[in-house]
Order: sequence, then structure tokens, then C-alpha cells
Amino acid sequence: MKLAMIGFGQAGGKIVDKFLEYDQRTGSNIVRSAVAVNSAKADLMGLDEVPQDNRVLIGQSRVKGHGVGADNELGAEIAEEDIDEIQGAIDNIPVHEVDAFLIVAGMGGGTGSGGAPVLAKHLKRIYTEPVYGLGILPGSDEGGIYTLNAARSFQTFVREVDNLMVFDNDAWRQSGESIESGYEEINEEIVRRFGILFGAGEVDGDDAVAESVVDSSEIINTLAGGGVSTIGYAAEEVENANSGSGLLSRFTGSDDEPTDTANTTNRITSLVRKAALGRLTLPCEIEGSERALLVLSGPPQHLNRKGIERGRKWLEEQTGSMEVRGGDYPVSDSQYVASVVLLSGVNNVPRVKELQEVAIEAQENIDEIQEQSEENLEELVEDDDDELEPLF
Ligand SMILES: Nc1nc2c(ncn2[C@@H]2O[C@H](COP(=O)(O)OP(=O)(O)O)[C@@H](O)[C@H]2O)c(=O)[nH]1
Ligand SMILES: [Mg+2]
Repeated sequence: MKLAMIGFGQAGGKIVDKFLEYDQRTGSNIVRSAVAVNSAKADLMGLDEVPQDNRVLIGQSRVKGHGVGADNELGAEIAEEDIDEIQGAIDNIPVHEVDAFLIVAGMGGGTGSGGAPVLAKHLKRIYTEPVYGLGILPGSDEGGIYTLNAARSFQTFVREVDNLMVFDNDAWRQSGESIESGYEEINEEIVRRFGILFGAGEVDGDDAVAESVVDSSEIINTLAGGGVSTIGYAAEEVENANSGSGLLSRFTGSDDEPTDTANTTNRITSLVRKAALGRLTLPCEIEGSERALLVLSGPPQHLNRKGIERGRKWLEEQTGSMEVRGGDYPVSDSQYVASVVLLSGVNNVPRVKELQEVAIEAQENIDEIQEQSEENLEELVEDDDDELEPLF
């Protein structure tokens, strides 16, 4: 599946950057175009992979490249004011070559939290391609303003996009680690899961003799109907003579060697269970999911139709959904068999309920919160003496 990715704000930009790196490393080709949008110049300069011409600094007249702090209302305002500049970068995307847009943003901050829903609404008006969101929820230790921003942005974002895929930092936070190295690992996790999911729709015909390859329309159909999605993942290392140097395997010819069918099937079904019952990007009750998609990736000799069919049936029983799709994503030189489970239209999500309550409560002490975020912004703008090389 080919995506036009737009990273909004710092987290969004960093994650899109990581997707580009993943694409180069694995040759998976899922990012057709990448754009980063931010009100903080330093964050845009910190990116490695997003092309310079596709980095859009918004709100210069308002915040002079310093960002909006955690003021997501200001984030939304400047996104609206500068939507033409964002569109200018999107005009460079060959939209007829993409299957969908993916807007990536942290929901707890200011720029991405406020801006991502504004951009989603804009893109939906102009294009017929689906517009998906990848929203990152803040850790509960980040403080009240982040939770509040997330609560508000989440409600708007889910309404504007065709499907909101969610990653909850709070469920993935590790104690005793610096925030930065923590994010590094978390971002790897995000990119691995979504990379396999979207990469599945990008296998070309002669790559391997796949039994039932997932194609983009299956991903799109699973996401259609909207709502919130979460992703599970599990993997197991397998022997594969095709990985590594490749020279030996050429002489031994072991790539065609049949593997034990019962073992292969059992491995697949247990990986499906582990993926669905293990830690999801957004923890939730899988029962009641409206749609699901199962993707099994790995060396083709370790994938089989029977295993995937069993896994699919099991998912139907567990979710109660009548719409569970499944297929494989053959990767000849991989040393892992991996299972990715996309659960779409999930309904029983404790974190989402918590955010809804926070949003309601916040209406009651809104003045206090406003003050707090204005102070944040003043601090940022006062701190005006760090010299940055001009980027634009
Ligand atoms: N997973 C992940 N989350 C991040 C990262 N950086 C920031 N966040 C989260 O995103 C939220 C918003 O931060 P940030 O993206 O800097 O805000 P913005 O630049 O104003 O949009 C934070 O509250 C964190 O929860 C990152 O690299 N990875
Ligand atoms: Mg930041």
C-alpha cells in the first residue's frame, strides 16, 4: 500500500522520518511521499530523512519559528491560517499514485494536536483518497495539560479522518529510561507494526509464490467504516537459508526444502493468538471489534494457508466480527515469522473512556487551564536568544 505521509508536530515528524528509514532498510516502499509540518523550526531541522523541500514551517508571523508550546488551540489556528502553505507541499505529491494519506501526530502537544485534525478536514474536502490518522497518546506522567489536549484533539481527529489508528505511549512507557531513548524504542515499535501492515499490500507478483497475498484494498476495506484502530504483533525466529550471505543457500538449494506442515500451522496459529492477546498499540478488549485484518509475514516456506485460515477463524470467534480478513506477506530473506493483527472499530477502550471523562471535566475549569498554557507560551517566546541557522 502506497501512502502519502504527513508528520504534524515533533512526534509526527520524527515518526514519518523513521518510516522513511524503515523503507530504505527493508525496501518495502510504503512511503510514496513524506511531508513534515511544524511551527517549531528546530524540530524540522532535527529530521534526517524528510526532504528539505517537504518541510513546512507554519505560524511564522505568530510564533516566529518557536513552536506553540502545549497550546493546541493556537496550533489549530495557525494550521488554518497557513493551510495554503501546507497544501503547497502536498501539491508536489503525485496523489494518483497513492492509496491513502496518513497524518501522524502526537495528540498531547500543541502543533500536531491542534493541526492534524485541521489538515484531515482539509484533505477530505479536496481528495477522494482515504485520509487516515495515526495518533499518539501521551504518557499519563506528562501532566494534565497533555491529557487534556489529547482528550480534545482525539475527539476531533477521529471525526475528521476515515480511521484513526492509535498508539498509546502510556501503555509502552518504560521506567528508568530517559524519555529520548524511550521514544527511540517506541518509534521502532510503531514503525515495525505499521510497516508490516502497510507493506503487505505492496508485494509484487514475482516476489514469491504467495498463497494468498494481502492487497491494499483489503487494508482499505478493514479501515473503512471509521472509528478507532489498534494493532497487535508477535514474531518468532525461524531458520531460513535464504537470509544472510545467500551463497551457501544457492549451493544447497535449501530454499525449496519443504518445512513440516503441522509445525508451520501451529506456529502461525499461536502467533495470531499472541498478537491479539499481547500488548496492543492501544490496549482494549478485542471482543466487539467491528473488523479485523490478519497479516502473516515471513519466508514463504514458513507460511501456509491452513495456519492463516485457522488464525482468521479464531479471530472471528474472539472478536465476534463477521468481517475478518487474512493473508500473507512473503519476505524471502526474513528470519522471522511475524503476525500483525489490525483491529478496526474497537469499542471497549478504557483509555478512550478516560479521555472522554477528562474532556467533560475540563469544561468546568477551563479558565485555569487557559492561563497555564498562556504562561507556557510566554516562557517559550521570551527564550528568544538561541541562534539558529536560517532554514527557509
Ligand atoms: N511515540 C512518540 N511520542 C512522542 C515523541 N515525541 C513526543 N511524543 C508525544 O507526543 C506528544 C506531543 O509532543 P510533540 O510532538 O513534541 O508536540 P508538538 O510538536 O507540539 O505537536 C507528547 O506529549 C508525547 O506524548 C516521539 O518521538 N515518539
Ligand atoms: Mg516537542
